[in-house]
Amino acid sequence: MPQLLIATKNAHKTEEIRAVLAGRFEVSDLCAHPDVPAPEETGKTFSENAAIKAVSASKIFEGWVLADDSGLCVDVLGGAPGVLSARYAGPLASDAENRTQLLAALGAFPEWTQRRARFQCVLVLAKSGQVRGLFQGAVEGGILPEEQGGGGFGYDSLFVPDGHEASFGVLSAAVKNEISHRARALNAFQQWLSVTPELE
Ligand code: ITT
Repeated sequence: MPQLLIATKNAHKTEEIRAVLAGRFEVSDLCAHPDVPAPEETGKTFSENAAIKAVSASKIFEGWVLADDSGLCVDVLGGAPGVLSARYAGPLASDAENRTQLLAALGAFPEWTQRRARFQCVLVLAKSGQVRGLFQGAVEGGILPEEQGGGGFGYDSLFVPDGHEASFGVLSAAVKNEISHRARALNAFQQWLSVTPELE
């Protein structure tokens, strides 16, 4: 099976990517490759940051690299937290602190219709320092007034995807891996693979 390095230190992302790509790739991440440093994410867009992470890792790792840059964009907040999703409450913020910050920012917007949001994900595939593909996915939904469920990570317990009655913190991993922004970007990657089998 071909190997694929996910240029992330976020074990939750790795777990979701591994589940979706099961049987196609042997997936590892930066936790298993301490020789591959994580670069500073200086981009202004998900695409820029995903490319920074993928290209940087692929200059050191001799194989295919896939990087994920993702986040939550809330309409009434002008798209925030966006690319700053991991650092919304500060550079070293925990997921819980970021969720608290989001609930505070939405305090003045109690109506469900005011709380429209989407998760976005950009995956960049790279090898030997070159970008070889870019794949995107998004899932629309709304932000709850309080946390619901303990599953998932990040903002999952606050986000109810359209067409469902519960947050990603309650919905099963199987459901999230069918409909999430990451699953959709991974589907685009797999479609590309079916016509460009160069990783085989
Ligand atoms: P790497 O850069 O090492 O990949 P990271 O977590 O810092 O890990 P990002 O810079 O892409 O990654 O930030 C993504 C943040 O967006 C993540 O920390 C969550 O706060 C949020 N996020 C992204 N996908 C999510 C998901 O599926 N569920 C919940 N929150 C998510």
